[in-house]
Amino acid sequence: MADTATPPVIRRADYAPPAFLIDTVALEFDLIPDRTVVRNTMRVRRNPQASRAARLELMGEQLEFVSAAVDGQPFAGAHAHEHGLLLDNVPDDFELTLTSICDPVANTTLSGLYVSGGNFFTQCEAEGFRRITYFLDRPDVMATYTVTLRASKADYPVLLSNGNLLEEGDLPDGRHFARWEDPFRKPSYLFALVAGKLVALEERVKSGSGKDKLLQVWVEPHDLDKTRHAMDSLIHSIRWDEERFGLELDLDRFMIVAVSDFNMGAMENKGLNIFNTKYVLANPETATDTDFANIEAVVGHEYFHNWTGNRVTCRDWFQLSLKEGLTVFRDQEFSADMAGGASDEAARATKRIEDVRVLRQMQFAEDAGPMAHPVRPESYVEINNFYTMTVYEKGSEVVRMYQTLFGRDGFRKGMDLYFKRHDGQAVTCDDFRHALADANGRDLAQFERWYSQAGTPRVSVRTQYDAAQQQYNVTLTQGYGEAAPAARETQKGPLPIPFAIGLIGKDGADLPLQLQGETAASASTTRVLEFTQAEQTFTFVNVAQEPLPSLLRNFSAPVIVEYDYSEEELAFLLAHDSDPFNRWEAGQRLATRELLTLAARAATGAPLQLDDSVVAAFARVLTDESLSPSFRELALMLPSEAYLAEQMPESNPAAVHAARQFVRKRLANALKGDWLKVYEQHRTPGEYEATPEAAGHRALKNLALTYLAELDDPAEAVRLASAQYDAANNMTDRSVALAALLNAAAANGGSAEAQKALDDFYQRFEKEPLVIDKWFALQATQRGSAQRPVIDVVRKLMSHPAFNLKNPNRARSLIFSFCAANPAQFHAEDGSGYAFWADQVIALDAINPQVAARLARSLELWRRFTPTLRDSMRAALEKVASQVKSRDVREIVEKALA
Ligand code: B3K
Ligand code: ZN
Repeated sequence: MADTATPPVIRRADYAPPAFLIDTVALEFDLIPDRTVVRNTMRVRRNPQASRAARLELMGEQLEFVSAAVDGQPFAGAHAHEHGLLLDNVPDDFELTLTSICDPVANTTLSGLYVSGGNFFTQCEAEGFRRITYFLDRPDVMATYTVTLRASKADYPVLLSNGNLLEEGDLPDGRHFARWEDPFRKPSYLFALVAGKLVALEERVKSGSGKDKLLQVWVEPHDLDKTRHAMDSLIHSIRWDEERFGLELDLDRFMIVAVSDFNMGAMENKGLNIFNTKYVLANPETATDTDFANIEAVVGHEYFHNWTGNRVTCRDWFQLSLKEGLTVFRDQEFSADMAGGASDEAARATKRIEDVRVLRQMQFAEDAGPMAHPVRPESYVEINNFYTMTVYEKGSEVVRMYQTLFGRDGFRKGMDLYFKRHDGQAVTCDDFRHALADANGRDLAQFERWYSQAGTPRVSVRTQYDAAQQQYNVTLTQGYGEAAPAARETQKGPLPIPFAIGLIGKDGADLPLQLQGETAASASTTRVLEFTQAEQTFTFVNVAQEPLPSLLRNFSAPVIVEYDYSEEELAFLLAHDSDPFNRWEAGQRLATRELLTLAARAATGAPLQLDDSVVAAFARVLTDESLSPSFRELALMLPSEAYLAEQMPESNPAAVHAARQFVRKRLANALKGDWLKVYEQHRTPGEYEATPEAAGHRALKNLALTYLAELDDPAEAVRLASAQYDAANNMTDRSVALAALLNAAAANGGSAEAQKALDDFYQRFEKEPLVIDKWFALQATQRGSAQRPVIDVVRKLMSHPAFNLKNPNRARSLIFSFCAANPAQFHAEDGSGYAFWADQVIALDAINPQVAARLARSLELWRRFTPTLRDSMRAALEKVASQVKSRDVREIVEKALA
């Protein structure tokens, strides 16, 4: 990567099929940490679908070229360069053998083949395979692979690769080998190998059609006691995909391997999923309820890729959402089914609320900034920068809309047709949409806009009741508001929006729904309006009383709804809406409105006050025992500071923090008795249970504790938190107690107790890296005070012996937690947070560009902040732009500054 040359832009419009195809790949590895020799024998032929190229151009990076042979004869026409290998005058159909050397120990990028904890691992998506051998490293080149691994038997007793084990045995000089074969054609990004000292939890299961399957979860020996939950999650995933989609595991064995140095969550390599330890290892002492849920979701996600991604893959990287949006949708449905089955709507809603909260906080923000892009992007500089909230989460919402329109059965028909047509192929988002359309006899042409238009759509709603006619008109208007420039360019016309609606009567019950032109009311009291024009009016008839509309039930489309509810109406919806999602939504709207008003006052130094009616609405939820604990917890959690700051005309994190803290304190003091009662009622004594119900009790009880820690006199809360910390038999209770102590200490006191717990936590878990990550993160996200700004704590922790910038989890636990999850401290008026951010982006850029680029994104919304912050953010961005070398980071900061 040159310092000065602008990296090239890759465009979707430039797609051309590959000039050559590769049908088979035989890889041989002599695994030596600093000098691994790779011999790659491929069957290559010209692509009949492409124009004739003069030479074969293979990609390669950080490789030492050794030799080339064509049909067994040394080949002189091979020219290695910085980005690959050119082969002149090759035959039309031939065998190509290439030998090259790479250095896994020196590979700190964690892309390609690398060493972690003395073991070998690979990560090839998106373009890591070219760091292992020269190849046509693009997803539309699909081949079958055989892989032979050779290594020291003492140092690397376990040798794994994709597919089925053919043979293994000993070699001279203390070495041994294993030979693997993957019978399914796959793109190079799904290749994987693992070698090292690992042990496995094993299970044998029968698939739906009665075939035996071997399941393994491979970890370092001391982690074997933390694999049960991942294994159970895998078994549940296999069953679920059979039942819900009729999709069976196609290999005889399925392996999951955990590694502690990993750039993201996990990777769906065929038959050999490689996971960040964070998404595998769990037991009650080390993992929180959220960790348990995340492991289930990620194990499911990677397993589901076996069909959506691996059997049917992407033609090119612009189609990434084809596999990611669809697979996120599948994992969300899996988690909802695991929590509530197909019919427990309240339990399913909990999952839906959590997913929508993430979408709104992260994806909507992405859409509002310089990285805004459509679900199917038009261009990129570095593809790894496009594994985004838009491609994943908005992509999942687009898939969900098909299911909302066609129902589960119609959606299933579409999936069946998709696999029937495209199994074994590399295809596009259009192919998926066409399968859904054809299976349901529907024209989905307009739906293409969901893939090509960036920005968050806004739907404004006007309603009008005609008492004489007993008619209720709902007029919907769609647009994008003031979109970011990056989004505006892509916006061409109205979207098809499935808009779910209900009408609520004075008694709080749903009214029957009958649209004009229909002969009778429908059975369901929720209707999905098909809103396809810029403006459309839907007329409900036989509406006996003026209703209150419940809009966009279950968040039926990824849009912002604008409707002028009064405070009383929101309180009414919060108390009565039959749609649990919208019940939660009403509370969030109420809270957001109050908090934004207060933040605007805080920004001008005006005094703050909160109306009693808002406190009363919260009190009703807190004490309503007909609501599930997990729902109450979600409804009582205020919108995050980041989300609120993003809603202000000018983001002011300090004002948001002041406003939110004011409300938290007010709710804590006003409802102290109720919080204490809830705290007592929802304890979960006895042995830890990882069920959603038990987790719900813990969540509500722990929310009560965090509110109590806000009391003007926190002595009682400090006592409760210390006691909870000491008595905890699980990480959820222990970590929340520690966080409550840290925050109480910053605000009001109890710092001795906080320090004691912090020290205990470290000593107790010194040998558990994932828990030490929490120890760093809790300190990085704690509340600060004028006397003790958190930046000082963070800077000090950077030189803690346990800190290691090269380990992504550790870097995230301290640096990202501070820069992305502690806005009030990160955005300190003196710019100290930004200076720290710049130093860390620059340091990481030299080690691991992918991780550096993620961190670089923390400042992308800089233009939306108050003038002082904006200026110092720009200065920090400019400093980074002038010093970084990777195209990953350069793409991010150059777009931010443009
Ligand atoms: N497909 C991988 C992500 C690869 C990221 C490359 N930078 C994990 C997943 O989405 O399942
Ligand atoms: Zn994925």
